[in-house]
Amino acid sequence: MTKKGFIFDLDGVIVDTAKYHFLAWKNLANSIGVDFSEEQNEHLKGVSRKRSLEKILDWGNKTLSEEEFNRLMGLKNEDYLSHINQMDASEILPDIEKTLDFLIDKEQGLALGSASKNAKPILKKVALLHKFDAIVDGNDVSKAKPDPEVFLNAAKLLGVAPKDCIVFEDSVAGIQAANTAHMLSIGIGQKSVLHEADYIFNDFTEISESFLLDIISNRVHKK
Ligand code: B16
Ligand code: MG
Repeated sequence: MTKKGFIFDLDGVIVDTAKYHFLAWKNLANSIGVDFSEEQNEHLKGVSRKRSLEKILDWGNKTLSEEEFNRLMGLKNEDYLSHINQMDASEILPDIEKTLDFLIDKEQGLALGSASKNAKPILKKVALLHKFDAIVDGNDVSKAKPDPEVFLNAAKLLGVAPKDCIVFEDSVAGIQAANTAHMLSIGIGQKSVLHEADYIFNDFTEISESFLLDIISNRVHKK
């Protein structure tokens, strides 16, 4: 059987940490007199911590010194980590573990490709870290999604050519990054948002083992 590289985004694909990012950014924004809605939170999905704060300041028409900017990023992360520390395996999204185990059984390469600098502690909390052959996260890349750096690094670590990699992503920027890397892009979420993806599913309960086997045997192609 051919070895493919299956690359998973973290937030929105493996676990729903977006709700904790929302609570922490809302606290932070409100503390400096800026409103922050769930709709605005959507625009921060897949976006780095630094870029997220820049966007919030733009929305609130605020400017800060570099020192204050860094202090606020630190505060947001402390608040976010207080939620992460409460996480356990019950927060793994439906059928993720089943999919990972199926692919491990088929001797496929498994990598994480996330913008988060907290990816490893989160995977540890939900007891999934050991299932991945490679982890590429926000600590390892200099260019954020939609730049393909994160996924190309993951492919390199897996020793699999980019054209033999498959990316599962919930953000538009992540789908664009996968497409630029010439990888098969699979959107997890709404069709109306992720229409640039080669295939789109609401969640992993819709991804059958026969579809995964078709990918492994080269019967699924980029659109
Ligand atoms: P951190 P992903 C991304 O994770 C989140 O979607 C995004 O909302 C967050 O700002 C980013 O990680 C950075 O996270 O503050 O933990 O470094 O979707 O790429 O797994
Ligand atoms: Mg994501």
